[in-house]
Amino acid sequence: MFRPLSLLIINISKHNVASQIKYSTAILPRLSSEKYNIKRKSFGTINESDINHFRSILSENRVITDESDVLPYNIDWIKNCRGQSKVVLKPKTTDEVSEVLSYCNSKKLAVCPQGGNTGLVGGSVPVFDEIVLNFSLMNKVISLDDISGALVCEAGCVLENLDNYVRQHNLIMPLDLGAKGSCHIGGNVSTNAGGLRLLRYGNLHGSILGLEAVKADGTVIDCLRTLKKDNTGYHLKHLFIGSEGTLGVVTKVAVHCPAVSKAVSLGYFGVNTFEDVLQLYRNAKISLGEILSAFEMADNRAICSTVKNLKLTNPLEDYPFYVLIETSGCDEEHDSEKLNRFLSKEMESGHIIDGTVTSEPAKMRTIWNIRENIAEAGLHDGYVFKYDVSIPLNNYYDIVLLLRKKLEGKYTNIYGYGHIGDGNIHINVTVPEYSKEVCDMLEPYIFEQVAKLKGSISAEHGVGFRKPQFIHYSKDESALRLMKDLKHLMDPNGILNPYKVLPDV
Ligand code: FAD
Ligand code: 2HG
Ligand code: ZN
Repeated sequence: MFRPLSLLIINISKHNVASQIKYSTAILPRLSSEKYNIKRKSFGTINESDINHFRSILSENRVITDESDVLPYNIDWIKNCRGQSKVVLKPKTTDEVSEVLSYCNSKKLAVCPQGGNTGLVGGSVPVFDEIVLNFSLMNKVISLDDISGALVCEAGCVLENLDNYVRQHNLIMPLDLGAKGSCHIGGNVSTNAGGLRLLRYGNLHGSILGLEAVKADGTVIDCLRTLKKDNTGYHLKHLFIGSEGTLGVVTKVAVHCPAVSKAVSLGYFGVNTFEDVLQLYRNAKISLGEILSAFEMADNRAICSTVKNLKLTNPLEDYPFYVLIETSGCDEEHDSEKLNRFLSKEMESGHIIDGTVTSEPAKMRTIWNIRENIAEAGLHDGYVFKYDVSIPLNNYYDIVLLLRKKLEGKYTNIYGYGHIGDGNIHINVTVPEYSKEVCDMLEPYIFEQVAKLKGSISAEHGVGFRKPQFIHYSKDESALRLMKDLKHLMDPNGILNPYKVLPDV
């Protein structure tokens, strides 16, 4: 008889990065409210009796009020946004979350849910004095069925820890991203994070089997099922996937984990033109079929500045474009034969100029490291404007060239890279320090270009604090009205993550 591994309560906490960082006032980003000229909404103001009430729910040490201890939770990963929260709450159970929210709702105290604080659109930090509800102590695996692949865990589990855990049972997490060492599964679900494996396993609307969430008034919504098929009425879990903490907070999730692939190879190639990148992608889909598991691209400046800024080594010479192709299957001989046949053809036709292919885990890690670190490398230039858009593939790279022309003399670097297999490009514009002039040249220009091509102004990072005023470039008025109706229904006092996602009228 097969027995699912169940009710394994395992603590897999990884120290939250936010709590390790100490800031000196010299490098503090400006307050978001001043930088973006935002007015505080009429929420309650937290006082000593509120703090005492939270202490009675959570105990003393899980109510953080010391100013320097609270500071890292007020600042986002790219150091663009800074809130003014006075208190961070760290619940350990759903009941505690429910009690906290019920109290906040009754007092109209605004709340900012926070996972690993790796979000790139300012959604994870407060704008004014919202209470930070941080999930880092809700980090237990609840069960794993190694036959169906259903993992049930708390929202604060760090993605990489989960991946390491399920790998012991020949499974992997269906998503992977550069922030895996810090981001939480609850944050991933709340942003509907994409990442490097989306091409193969699809987005989280497919992989999340069920979840438990708490509404603004403290009501616990139990949709924590592990079934692949369940058409009993409205598919409520989808309301919480990608709603960025504005409709409820996610406390537990059930994830479908695919089987680990025994034969994995990674190729890293130099390519001459963007047209060649597109041809390569088309041919990879046809020739590699079911074993193609990732297809990523980066332009020369993305790779070269990453290698330079982070003192890494590029295994290839300088090329205009770089492509990463990963294959994952279960038959080493069959898979490598397929890959080799494909690569010889593509080298012959000139789509690939140079490259390296490896199946050695350490070497694959070195190559992925370069790709995954592009997001961080730009911060070393000073400040980075980050854009994350979906564009039809034929026009995928045009925007980078347009921006270089438009911003001539005003930037340190502009590069494009991303998940080309998903039609998702990341455009990073680096400058020595934040400049309103450059910001105004970029926004809304970039969103107008994307809208003209019927793309999306946020492919995978979400809307957060930085994009509500631009959401109309990708969402019709009728859809926005329904979003607002839903928000009003789920959170009538608007206490959950205010100033985020929804534009003000
Ligand atoms: P946070 O940053 O803490 O929060 C993000 C949003 O979710 C906020 O609005 C917050 O309020 C809300 N939230 C967090 N937890 C909860 C909860 N339990 N309940 C309700 N709301 C909650 N994103 C991609 O999609 N693909 C990538 O490839 C990718 N790569 C990245 C690489 C790097 C180096 C970095 C820094 C970021 C990257 N991101 C990527 C963006 C980010 O990591 C993801 O969006 C991630 O899913 C955020 O998870 P988190 O736990 O850090 O959430
Ligand atoms: C990635 O794919 C992330 O590396 C981050 O989504 C993108 O920082 C960025 O612009
Ligand atoms: Zn990405």
